[in-house]
Order: sequence, then C-alpha cells, then structure tokens
Amino acid sequence: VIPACSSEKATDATDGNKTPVIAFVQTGADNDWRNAHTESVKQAAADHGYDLRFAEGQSKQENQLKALSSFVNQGVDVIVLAPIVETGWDNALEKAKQRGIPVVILDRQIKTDDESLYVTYIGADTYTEGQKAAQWLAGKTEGTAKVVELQGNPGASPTINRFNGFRDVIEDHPGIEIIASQSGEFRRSKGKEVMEALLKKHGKEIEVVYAHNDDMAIGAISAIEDAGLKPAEDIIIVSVDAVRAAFDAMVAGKLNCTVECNPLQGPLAMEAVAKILAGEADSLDKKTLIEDTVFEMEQAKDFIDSRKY
Ligand code: GZL
Repeated sequence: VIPACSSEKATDATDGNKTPVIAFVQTGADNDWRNAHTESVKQAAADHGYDLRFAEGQSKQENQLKALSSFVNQGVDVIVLAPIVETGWDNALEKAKQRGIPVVILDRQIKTDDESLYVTYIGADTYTEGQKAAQWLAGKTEGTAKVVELQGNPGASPTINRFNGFRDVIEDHPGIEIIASQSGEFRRSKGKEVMEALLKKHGKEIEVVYAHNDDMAIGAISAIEDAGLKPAEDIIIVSVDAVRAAFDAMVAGKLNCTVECNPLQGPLAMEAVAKILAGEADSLDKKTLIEDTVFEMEQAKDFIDSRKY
C-alpha cells in the first residue's frame, strides 16, 4: 500500500520522436468524486506530455465498451480503463491485447479469468474502507445499532467490497443490525429518494445510515432534515470518499464520519503508463492499493482547508 500521490518525477515523453497517445475510458461524470478523478488523470497525462484521448461512459458499460473498441481501432499506445462494473470486459480487452495495446485498470476492479488482459490495477482499498466504516461505528455505538445501508452501483467493485467489508466487521458485533439495504447508485438525488422511502417504512427505528459514498450520504441528510430529524444526532451517518462536500457537512455538524477514498490517482496511473512505454511493464505490481484515512466530525475543521478534492 503506498501514498496516493507519489512524488516520483514525471517522465517527459517529448524526448522520444512521437508523443504517446493514451486513451482514458472513464465511468461517467455523475459526482464530485468522479470529476476529481477525471481531472487528476488529465492533469497527470499533461504533466507527462502525453496526448490524452478521453471518453466517459455516462455511467453505462455499453458506452465504455464502444469507447474501448474505438480506441483499439485508433491504435492508441496505452489504454487506461475505470470499469463501471466488474464483469463483461474480456472480449473488449482481448481485442486490445490482439492489437498489442497494454491496458491499465484504474479505480474500480474487473473480474476476469485471464489476468494477461491487463498490465496492472491501481485503486483504493474499498474492502478496507467498508471495514473501517464498521469499526468506527462499533466504537461510536458501543456495538449496538440499527443500520440502513445505501449501496453504490450494483456490480461495481466498490459496492461489493464496501458491502462485504462492513459486514465482515459487524459479524463480531451482533448488536449492530442492518435492517435495510438499497442502491442509491452513488448519486445524491437517488440517495435522498431511497432515504425518504426508508424513513417512511422504518421511521424512528433507524439509528444509523451507512452510505457507500458521500454523495448519497448528503442526499440522505437532506431527507432526514425534511423528516424533521437532526442528521448526525437523531441518526448517525457514516460514509466513504471524504470529498469536500462531506467536510462541509461534518463542519456543519450533519455528518459523523467519512472514510477517505482518494480519487487523485492520476500520477500513479501515468507513472505506470511511463513504465509500460519504457518497456518496463514487468516491473509493475499486478495490484497497487492506495491507503485511506478515517475523518470524524470533530476533526473536520482542522482538515477542511487542506483537502484537495
Ligand atoms: C471508488 C469509486 C466510487 C466512489 C464513488 O473507488 O469508484 O465511484 O466511491 C464514485 O463516489 O461514484
């Protein structure tokens, strides 16, 4: 596990005679985290002097697959893919392999039987994020709580990992019970909609919200306030990402805890690309996990000014 922003000097591509063409296939542009992630990759490619070709899938795998096929046909030098869901990539990556185009998997993970389809995976440890959220909650509630869970996109590795990481910890705390679990698709509006429905159904039985990302937590906060309840007091809220809006909510006393999931992955991605272009793909680990920090409401004001996303 290494720090999110490596200090390694960027490799200048212009000393070769052809500017490398790097394709980046992003999941979409649907929230603060995702946009910070995109910006980080674009900036790092520019710092390396690469020609970055960008496509975002508007949160649909079919659009990502179309973009992959197009970039393979263009014969780009390297493809960086942030896969919206874990499965369904083998055929597209097989075509890249046949064209001799190396692939870096970034942010989310893929499930494949053929590990040769990509050079390396770089992303946050989303399973540990789920564990850290549960460990914080167990401490906060002395191991007793009725929890509603707002899940991310079905089939996405952060959703699966945060779901499992949280449950593997609360197994040791039988007093913590998940009474409802539904997808808010990592979006603020959907998080609010789902939370409104859960409040109608479960009302005051709900003691905790565990949101797989801050955007859904912020939507839930709005629904809790609309119901005349005090977020972070009447209902404890723990989420993941640690985006700026989460720090604003913690400073306002409306969010109790957020587990960081650092989107500033561009430098690590482009350092891997530089090694691949230099013929050193074999020197790369198959998986690089970025460390995360837990932030609580009480600390938020000390950290908010130093946040970079
Ligand atoms: C996690 C990343 C997730 C963020 C969400 O690595 O894929 O996607 O946690 C984002 O905010 O939508």
